[in-house]
Amino acid sequence: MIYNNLKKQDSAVYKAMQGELKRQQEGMELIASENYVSEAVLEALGSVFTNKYSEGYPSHRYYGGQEFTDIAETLAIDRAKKLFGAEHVNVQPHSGAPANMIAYSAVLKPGDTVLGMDLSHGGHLTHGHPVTLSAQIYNFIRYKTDKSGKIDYKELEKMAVKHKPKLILAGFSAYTRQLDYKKFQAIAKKVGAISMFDIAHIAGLIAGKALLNPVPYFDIVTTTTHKTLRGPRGGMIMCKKEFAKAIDKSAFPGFQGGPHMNNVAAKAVAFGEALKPSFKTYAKQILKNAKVLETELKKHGFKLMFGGTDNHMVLVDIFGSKGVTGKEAEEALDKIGITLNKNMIPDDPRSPFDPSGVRIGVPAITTRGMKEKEIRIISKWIKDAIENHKDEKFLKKLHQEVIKLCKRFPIYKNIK
Ligand code: DSN
Repeated sequence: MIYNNLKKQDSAVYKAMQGELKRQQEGMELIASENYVSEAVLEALGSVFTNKYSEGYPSHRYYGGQEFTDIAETLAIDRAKKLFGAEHVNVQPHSGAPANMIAYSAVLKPGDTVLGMDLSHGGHLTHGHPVTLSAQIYNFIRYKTDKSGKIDYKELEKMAVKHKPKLILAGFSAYTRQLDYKKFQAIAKKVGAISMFDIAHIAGLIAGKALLNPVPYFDIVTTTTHKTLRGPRGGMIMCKKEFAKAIDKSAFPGFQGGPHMNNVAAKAVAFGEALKPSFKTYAKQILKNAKVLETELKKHGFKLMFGGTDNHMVLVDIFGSKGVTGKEAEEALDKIGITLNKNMIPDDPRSPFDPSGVRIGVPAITTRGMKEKEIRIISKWIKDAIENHKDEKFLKKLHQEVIKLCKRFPIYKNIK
């Protein structure tokens, strides 16, 4: 893709875009929720579909001129159904937070009780954190992990019996362990609750068959499409047939207006990629890389929360391991071109602005083709940068090494 028009017309935006391109090409992206989409996905995102209003659903739209938007949306739905074995799919949610709000309002009334996972234990803001709108509308009660680092299913069951929630919500943004779908489903069934799973982080691992598919077990499954699934920034909801009408009505006209059809088309392209055998290889390699990261970081004296990982990321107690705060670690690593995020650890005594932990994920570097050998090198760099976080000269030298490795695994060679 050569952005000649943009370059001529708006050099300010063009320059910023070029800066971001270089940052992505030369930087080591370890934010667990980020990835690099293909150039085909980028083309769909930048397409004429952005011009079209398409309120409604394929064959049932409010405006004319929908013959091609219907093709794109139907392709996205059919491919998602095939990937996840879902009975019903809505590909219109603009992103993960709206997808969750749409799902809540499809099945809940204001004041209804929901059990969701605590943010500092690996849950997500939109799962009932007090600062969110959903927590003002619904009565969220939050469950936690136990001392061993696993979800405490016994406690979850007790809470479910006590609070009789209308909805029990699974899903996480920093929890690194495999959820026991059957146990979770049995608890929901016991108290007559609707079960929902937000798979945003692990959707690509499920699509690539590296993790067990939860879609048959849960009434509603929400996701983003841009993390391990490696599609455009966006959301999606899958559900059992009995919830289909309520979900669709809640998305439109309930919550959103016209879908972003360029985005829906790009979802179709990404799902097409995820259906290919190479995506299975990718998903498996993510798990292998994350395991090596776990082993190496432990070897370097880091304490991993939840005892390790079953997915694409680790949550590290940096402060407890090295006496360096999450913020200090994030800043030191930024200086050597390694991007990750500071993160709360369970019941973190520190503030969210300078917590005890960092979250490290491998989906983006796995897309670049990095494997076990590179993960070992990167783990050592993380240790060295954190242990020498005040030594600017040392960090500068290390930064050159990071750039060199990134250049050996290039991305977006055709973009100028
Ligand atoms: N911001 C995403 C993450 O990093 O997990 C989800 O909200």
